[in-house]
Amino acid sequence: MVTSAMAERRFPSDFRWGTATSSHQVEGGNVRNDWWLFEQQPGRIKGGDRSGLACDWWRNAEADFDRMAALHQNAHRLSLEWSRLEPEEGRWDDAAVARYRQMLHGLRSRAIEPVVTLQHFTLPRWAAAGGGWESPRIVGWFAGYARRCAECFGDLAEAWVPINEPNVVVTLGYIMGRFPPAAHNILRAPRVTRHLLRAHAAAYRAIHAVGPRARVGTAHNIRILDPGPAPSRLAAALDRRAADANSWAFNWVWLDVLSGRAAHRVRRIGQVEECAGTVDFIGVNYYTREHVRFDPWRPQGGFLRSLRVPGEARSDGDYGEVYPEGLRRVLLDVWQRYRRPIYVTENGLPDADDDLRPRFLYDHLAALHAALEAGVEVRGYYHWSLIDNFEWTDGWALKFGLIAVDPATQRRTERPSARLYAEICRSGALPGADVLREFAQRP
Ligand code: IFM
Repeated sequence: MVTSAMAERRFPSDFRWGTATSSHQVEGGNVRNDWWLFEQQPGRIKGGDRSGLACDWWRNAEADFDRMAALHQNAHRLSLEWSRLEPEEGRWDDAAVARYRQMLHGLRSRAIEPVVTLQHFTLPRWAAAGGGWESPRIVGWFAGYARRCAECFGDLAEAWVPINEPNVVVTLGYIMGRFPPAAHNILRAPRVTRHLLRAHAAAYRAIHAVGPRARVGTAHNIRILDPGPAPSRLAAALDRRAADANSWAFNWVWLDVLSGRAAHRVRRIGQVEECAGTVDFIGVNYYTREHVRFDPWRPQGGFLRSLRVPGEARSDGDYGEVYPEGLRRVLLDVWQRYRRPIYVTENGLPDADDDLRPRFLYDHLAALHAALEAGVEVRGYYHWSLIDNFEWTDGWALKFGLIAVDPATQRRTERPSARLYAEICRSGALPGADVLREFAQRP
């Protein structure tokens, strides 16, 4: 994709340039949520890792806010930890409110505009014990939490994401059993999806009731599923049908319901009509694509099997294919389907030695720029992540940071890609590809 002949490409002057993090992955000491309990169970997390002190943000996020500012970032997506703010049902913790106010103020005073996620994978222990996303009561619990957050923090944040990657919650939590509550039962998925949708919609209305000017969107994981090379025309047709069906279930059902599109297809989930029209913007979390093949023996996997296609570039830990063109495809698809402003609310890769990240960043931003030129209304890019952090079941093994973190010493070390991104954020433009020679360790 990159050619040195390409001239500088400019982004809109009000474009948001930032990074994204989440509370449990960076704060440390989040002992009151379901993930903390999960981490204590042997065999759940790679290498027996735990979130522990994480990146020590609860005590000192400000040191990393300084780093964001020094790297010319003007936006940051972070999450509030429900289990800190409401450690027991109905009991609100004023000290936690004060600390989050201090953090949001800390971002704004550095000219970094926050986007606030209310729930990023973790549930308070009391909510998980009460049935978590399977209980219809969660809709009311979550609406109350959202309203209170809007009251406490509405003067410091304009943009809100109620629930991060609901499709990942359903898939990894209830079908593949890798996230709490570690269920392997696809039959539980529709009920959980329904409650996630209704909780989102209730939060949307609660936030708007408190702050009519607030903007409430979603941050949705979109994974491209492309059929791999097939041995026959019949196999190719089956692969395409299976890929499309899974793509709809994973990528589009959530956005179709919230945008009010294709109501007839989503009616099967039941009782979700109230959710239509509850997204002001769409956040795209794009990481990778998967090549797939139809497999009648894998009902739990949606009758799909993953393929490795020779020549694919893959990131650390076999996290996924590096496929920048996918970002352009996804942005065009989202725009054509929903016509809502879009933010890339996450995009990144695990790459400890930073040999892929500079080109990854460059090529993905080139793809984003191509989408802008095609008329897509993309308003910002939030790289995942500023710093290495606790990567869920992969523990500390996968390094997503522009800045490396040693969790034992809390020492930070900038990777070369941090400087490349800083230069892009500073200038608001993608320079000619020659720049990669300066930043890439192995161009
Ligand atoms: O670390 C996660 C994040 O919490 C949600 N989106 C994907 C990231 C990388 O796996």
